[in-house]
Amino acid sequence: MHTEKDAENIKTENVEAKTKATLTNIEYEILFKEKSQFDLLNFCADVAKNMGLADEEIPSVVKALTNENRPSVIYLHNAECTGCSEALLRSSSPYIDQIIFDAISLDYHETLMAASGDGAESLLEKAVNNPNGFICLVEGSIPVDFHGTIGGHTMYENCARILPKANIVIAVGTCSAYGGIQTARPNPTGSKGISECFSNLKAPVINLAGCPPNPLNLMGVIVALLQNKDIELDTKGRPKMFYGKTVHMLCERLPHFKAKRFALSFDSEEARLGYCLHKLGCKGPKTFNNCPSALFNSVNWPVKAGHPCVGCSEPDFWDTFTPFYGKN
Ligand code: FSX
Ligand code: SF4
Ligand code: F3S
Repeated sequence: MHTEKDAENIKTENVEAKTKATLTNIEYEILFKEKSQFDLLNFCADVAKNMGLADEEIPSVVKALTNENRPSVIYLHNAECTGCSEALLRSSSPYIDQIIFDAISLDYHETLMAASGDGAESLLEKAVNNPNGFICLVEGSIPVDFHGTIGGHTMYENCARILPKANIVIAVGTCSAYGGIQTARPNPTGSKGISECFSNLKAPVINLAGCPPNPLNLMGVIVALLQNKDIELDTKGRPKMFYGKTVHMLCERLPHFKAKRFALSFDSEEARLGYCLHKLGCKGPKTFNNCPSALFNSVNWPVKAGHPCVGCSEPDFWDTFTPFYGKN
């Protein structure tokens, strides 16, 4: 028999479940879940594993991400869908607050910051003139011919002024790395990726390719920078520790590919059995990224969810890998 207390508990649980459904991860974390040391350790273990580090090195990752001298980060937006920031915001490992409060000092982020107008502009000035320098994360391609403006300046002008002053530039996402969908033919805005647009930067641009890139890879790069480690890049500017193998080499459907077991339609029994998606257009063999091992939110990645890889971490994939479905 239910008591009045039981009924009250059920009501509270229902309210919590309904509320949770409307919240982002960070809001849920702040309202309902106390962030514990255990969460932090789990998060650092995930970052270490994704970097290919042994378990003994987890404490060094914890140390890097909880250091009092958090590096100043300026995050710029250009032409893009903001999916890269969304991937970070919706991430449960790491939670966005863990990144902002424990690992870095996020001093300017156009879509996350509460400040606007002159207030935001003065925060940007202060961050750009930080005597200790700053890491610049850039999302989106640079439209050179048809300008997008922020604070009265074109995206090109903002980047041309700020990027040469950065200690390190990280291109977050395929758009800022190589241009992404904006540079797809006929590229009406004359968009370019950062390296193509600016050759005068003091530090090499680290290309975190992917549309969107995995937040765990971003954290891995930040940890490596905090540890003063060299980050080896491939010929397309991507960290080899995350982009050293093709999606195909890491894919759980590879045994089916080798045995020539292919799904020929999405609603087939073969698709349900998890057969290889190559004949449905999968670009995994031509695409360098660690999606099958890193996973998004520790849960899933496109091919595991039943969708072919469209090659989102490769330059010009909109022009060279289309049509995405069917023939390969
Ligand atoms: Fe590009 Fe990021 Fe794809 Fe979108 O902004 S890499 S279109 S996920 O959001 O830049
Ligand atoms: Fe390779 Fe794609 Fe087949 Fe996986 S589904 S084995 S990535 S072709
Ligand atoms: Fe992109 Fe292919 Fe990974 S589409 S997210 S590189 S599986």
